[in-house]
Amino acid sequence: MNTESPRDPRPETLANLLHEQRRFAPPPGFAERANVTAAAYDQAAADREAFWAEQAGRLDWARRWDRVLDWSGAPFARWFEGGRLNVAYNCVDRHVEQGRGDRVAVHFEGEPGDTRTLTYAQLKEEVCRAANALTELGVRAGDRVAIYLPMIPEAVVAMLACARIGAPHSVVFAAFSPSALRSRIDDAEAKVLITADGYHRRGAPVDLKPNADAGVEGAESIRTVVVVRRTGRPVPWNDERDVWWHELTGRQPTEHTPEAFDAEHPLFILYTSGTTGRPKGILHTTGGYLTQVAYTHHAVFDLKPESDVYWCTADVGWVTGHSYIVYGPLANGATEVLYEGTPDTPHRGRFWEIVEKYRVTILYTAPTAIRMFMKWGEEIPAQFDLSSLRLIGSVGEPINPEAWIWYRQTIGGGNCPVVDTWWQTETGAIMISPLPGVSSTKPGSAMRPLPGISAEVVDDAGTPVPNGSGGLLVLDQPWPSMLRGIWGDPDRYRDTYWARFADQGYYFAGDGAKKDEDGDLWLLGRVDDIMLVSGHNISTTEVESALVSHPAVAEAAVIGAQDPTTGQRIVAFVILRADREGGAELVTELQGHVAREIGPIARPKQIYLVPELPKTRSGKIMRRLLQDAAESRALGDTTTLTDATVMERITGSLPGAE
Ligand code: 6R9
Repeated sequence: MNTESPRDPRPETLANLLHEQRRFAPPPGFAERANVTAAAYDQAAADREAFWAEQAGRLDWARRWDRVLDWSGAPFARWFEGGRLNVAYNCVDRHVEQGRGDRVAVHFEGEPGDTRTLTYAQLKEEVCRAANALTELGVRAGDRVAIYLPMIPEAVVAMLACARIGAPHSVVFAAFSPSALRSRIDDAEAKVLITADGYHRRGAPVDLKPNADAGVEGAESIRTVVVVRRTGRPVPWNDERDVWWHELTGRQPTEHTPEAFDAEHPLFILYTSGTTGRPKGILHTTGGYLTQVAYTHHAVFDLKPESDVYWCTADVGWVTGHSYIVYGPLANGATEVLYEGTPDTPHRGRFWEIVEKYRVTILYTAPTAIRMFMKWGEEIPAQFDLSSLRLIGSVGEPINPEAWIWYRQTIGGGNCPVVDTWWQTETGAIMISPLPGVSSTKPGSAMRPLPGISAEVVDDAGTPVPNGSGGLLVLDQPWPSMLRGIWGDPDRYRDTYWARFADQGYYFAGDGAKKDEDGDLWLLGRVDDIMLVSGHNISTTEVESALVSHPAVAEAAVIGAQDPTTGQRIVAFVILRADREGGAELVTELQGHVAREIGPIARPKQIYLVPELPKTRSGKIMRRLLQDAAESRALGDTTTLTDATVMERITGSLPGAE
């Protein structure tokens, strides 16, 4: 038993453990006005490249491409070869030139309640000043700039300014440690760091500059540190190296002529959060990336730029922030909300208060947040007017069917399409998702690849599995916003994504998935997280969803711990809903519940009731750490955790909770 690796799931045993029969058609009236209809699938299937060429036409190109796709150097793609464009021009200037300068681009809401509104005309001035400022600092096209900023408008401005001058940015989560910042600066050899004095979080100012200083100390590539004033608290200062953002940008002209860059010019590097292994610098380029983020934002969120107010609650340090706070929405001329803080400050209704205040129509958030809101109880959102919402989305992890239903009913009022969007830092943009005006959605399923995208579920040999079976998710055709490599490491790029199915030329996403009887896709989490119990492959996602379907459970994380008799045994860490009390009786009940929902083989051997779960900043559960705890090992790398102390609280609650 122990000789079998849990990393090689045998697809037949993954199939259809949970049975979900509910279906939700688009609400009446939605389909007729939807941006994209079912015809897009046929059009893209008839000629994929022509379809993407048409979508590229949503952008303003300084020079049209000669060729849509050059895949002759696979797995290194070149999209829109010969085309030239400027990303910042497309996200800002053209809206102003076309008479939409007075439209609000960003409604900023600070955690303490301070607000700022930036119209497209104002955003253009800020971006131009920042582009001139970076140029004054000696930043040239191709130079890398590290951005270590909280959720404030300057983060958006700084990213667009880099794009404008062709300097690839590397955004690092403000909550990451100095050592995480340092390794990213070194890997990209960034010339400038843009940071802030601090930010507001959970009702208090948090200093950032000392972390930035520790991160750049001795970093040879860094020449200048630009500091945005956010909290106004005193900061340590190095006269030779540091400069205030407001002083530097304040003296710059508000005009800047954008230069058109090659479609394959590097736009940014983003290090994957690394729930496993050493972070990888994922490289994205210009034309294909912007085409796909703009198209998917239009198609999946059904954005009507004149009337919608869009809010993506992600952090800009995550790819979701890059693609669906900055580049996609702004390329489409959206009006959006940018929120600095946490959902529970000053109270647990803060998100809903913001929805009510700005009359948000489109909300994009993560399952981790949804499960937290479930835990807090539905009386909280009930105190606010959420009737402005017309579409709600989810990203980051598989969404458990019960969380999906709760989101649809409690937040969406039962009449908003729910779009569960599957994609990765590596894919750059949404790949698998319902189309809100077309799909009859199923709670927990991301449904189908979008028009122009092709995905398959295959077995270990790379053969597509029949409907009703599970296996490994692959992408079998190149797509415009695909990563162009891992920064400085082409071999690792090939090995990580393309080696597993080299014969077929498939991109291996690292996720397990199943195709149901209709051919719709259900994502089952990372293949590394799939458990092997007495010879059966069981997905952590499905056991977690079974637990979350019990009324006492708000959130669950499941891992396979080494076991002398069964190879692995299922261990669950469970957070109860606010109004529920735990105890041995409940644990037994939950074990029985899972056995009934899935089968006796999936019955967790141990269930721990815990106060919290270890998560990355993008809300992904770090199961590796729970596995360390369950197997009584020293904890592995905790640097990407939101809160490094959470594991102490979990291990503290382990004995006796069993
Ligand atoms: C955008 C983002 C990518 C991994 C991915 C998968 C998981 C994301 C999901 C989902 C199921 C969804 N994931 N969205 N799993 N359903 N709708 O999250 O990028 O941080 O790189 O993570 O997240 O496991 O492979 P990234």
